[in-house]
Amino acid sequence: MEYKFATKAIHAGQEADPATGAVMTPIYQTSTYKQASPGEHKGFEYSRGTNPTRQALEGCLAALENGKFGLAFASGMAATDTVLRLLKPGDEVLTGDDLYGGSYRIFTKVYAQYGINFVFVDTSDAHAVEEAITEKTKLIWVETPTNPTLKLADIAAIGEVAKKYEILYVVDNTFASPYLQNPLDLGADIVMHSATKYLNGHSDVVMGALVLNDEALYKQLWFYYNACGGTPGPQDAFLVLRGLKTLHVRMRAHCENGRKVAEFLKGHPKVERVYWPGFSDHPGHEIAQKQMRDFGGMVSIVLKDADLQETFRIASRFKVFTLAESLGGVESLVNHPATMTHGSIPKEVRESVGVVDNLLRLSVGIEDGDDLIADLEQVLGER
Ligand code: P1T
Repeated sequence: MEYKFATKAIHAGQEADPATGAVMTPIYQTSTYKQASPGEHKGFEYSRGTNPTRQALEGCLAALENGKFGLAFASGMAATDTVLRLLKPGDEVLTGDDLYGGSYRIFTKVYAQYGINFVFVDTSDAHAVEEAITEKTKLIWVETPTNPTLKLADIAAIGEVAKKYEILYVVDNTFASPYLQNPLDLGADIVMHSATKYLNGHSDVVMGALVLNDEALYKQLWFYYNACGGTPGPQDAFLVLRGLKTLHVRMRAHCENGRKVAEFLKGHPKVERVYWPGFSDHPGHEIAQKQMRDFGGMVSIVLKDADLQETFRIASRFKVFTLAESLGGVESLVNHPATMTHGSIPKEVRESVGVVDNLLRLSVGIEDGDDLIADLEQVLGER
């Protein structure tokens, strides 16, 4: 029987512990497993490769993304790194012009030095993606909505392109979460997550994940996962597994507060521009309506007539929102992309896609929405 999302979030990948009947998956805090004779064991040899707590989490992640295989990593970047290990010198990667700064950094500062070429295109235009394909293109890497300007890519349209040219297609689904969007259903080969964000949801773990359907590809990725060792420990796997149990409840609250905050900010005299895909005049609104179940809890704003100093002053005045990197936790965060999460992107590159000095990114949490609005009012003034 195929269960619905909330049921899968609470049960998938998990069964009562075979040894004790414990209902909640135990934290198997062990690096190794007893073998009766060499090679004779219960499916677990060494925890870099396999661990029962992590295995339960991977089953749940796979179910939530409607995939067959899940892999958990020590961070989102470790998950990204593992995918990039599939490439060879001379290969080309097509990716978006607005990306998490750390993804931009691993592309341009780590893998570029091994002879892999990264081409940045506007992924909100599927034709631009197709036009940029060359014989060397081996991977299309798409973030949607993008971090931090919330541009939308048409996952299915790019999926058609990837299929036509037989190019591996990865979607970073961190900003949406599987509650809002399932890229594998729309043609992606691999879904990537920073599980640090909505999946865990409580800002107390750093973790990454990949979910996919193809068994041969899974085996290749599992090889690098085990050989290179970017896998997480059981305590963190337990915490993310627990976080997932409320993903659907949290996401509904994030979406509701996100809408409230975006609507408050739109047209505010201190705000020049609000990025939120739920507005009908957002250029990706129709795509969002087509492929997302709601519009999420991320809202970015450009402050009116604010230089860097004034932007810093505003960012430091919040009382309920906390000035910090990251997103997707129950608590609201405010981030200054230009100097924080996207500081590793050269100024002219980030400014060309709107990551300007007076841009602030809000991760709208699930506190009382009225308190969030009151905090914005005390920072910016009433509308
Ligand atoms: O931080 P880590 O778990 O390694 O995940 C990296 C990552 C990958 N993809 C996206 C879209 C991300 O947003 C991130 C991490 N982002 C932040 C820390 C941030 O504040 O934007």
